[in-house]
Amino acid sequence: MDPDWLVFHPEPSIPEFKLPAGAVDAHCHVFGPAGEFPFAPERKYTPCDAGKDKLWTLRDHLGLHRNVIVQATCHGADNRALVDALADSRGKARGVATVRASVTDEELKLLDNAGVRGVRFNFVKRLVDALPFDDLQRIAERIAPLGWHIVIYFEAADLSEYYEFFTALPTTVVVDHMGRPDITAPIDGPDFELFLRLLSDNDNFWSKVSCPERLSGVGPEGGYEDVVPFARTVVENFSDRVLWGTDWPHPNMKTHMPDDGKLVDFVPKIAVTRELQRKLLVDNPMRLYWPEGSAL
Ligand code: 0GY
Repeated sequence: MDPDWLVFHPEPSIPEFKLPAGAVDAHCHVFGPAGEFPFAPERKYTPCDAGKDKLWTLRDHLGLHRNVIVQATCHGADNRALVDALADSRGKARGVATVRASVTDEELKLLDNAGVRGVRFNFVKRLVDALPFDDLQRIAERIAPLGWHIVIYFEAADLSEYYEFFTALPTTVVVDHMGRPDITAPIDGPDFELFLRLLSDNDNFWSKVSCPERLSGVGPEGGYEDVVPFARTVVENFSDRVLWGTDWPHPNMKTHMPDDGKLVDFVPKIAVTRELQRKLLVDNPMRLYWPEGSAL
């Protein structure tokens, strides 16, 4: 089965930016290998193999310390590749799973023991047929007692449709990739204003300031500069509720495959002080995913 998107960068650069000790990649994935962990029949794309060993190699190459592995749609609600990676990480990875409303308490307990700390609700129409709100609500109520959170992925134009549902969720809620703003629109336009309101009116909401490569019109040649004002606004206004991640192995990137080292070098453009960098890369992800542990 051939991958229908670009394969991850074969030789990412070593970042120039000096990461704070204990930095966490809080958004990345493992894919397969398909021979061991087959992709879901209902998937909307077929990725290349990108197993745990390659992820650990990248982590060490970039100078990162820990990973949060997020279940991607190509594995559906089959979390075996994720659980296998968590077991292999020796405590250096936590997970965000995908579950159906039929999940049993025993399955949730096994996921919790494996290091899963949240579930992902995906509303991006090109990626999934989203579950009905009733199912999602039921899942939310089941995972809340475990102390888990919910990761939501949606496109900016759809936020108003989901706003009421999102703000009624009973847990901490983490938004992927700043809710995918249209960065060609003005920063004070209605879509991004609504996203900022979501964060300012609801202190259980966090945001990942990840994926400039998915949002930028100027691309890597332009240093993803057009994304900077948006991400910087989020980091500076909600410094205790932001996370960052590589998004390796970059599923569905059709235009270019980012150099992960350059993605690390993007961080000081959006978190401009050592304090903001430490919160974004260490303090915040540690509080959410390793509340019991020290950063190193
Ligand atoms: C991401 C982004 C994408 C894919 C998925 O679960 C997924 O398949 O999240 C995307 O295509 O925008 O966060 O990895």
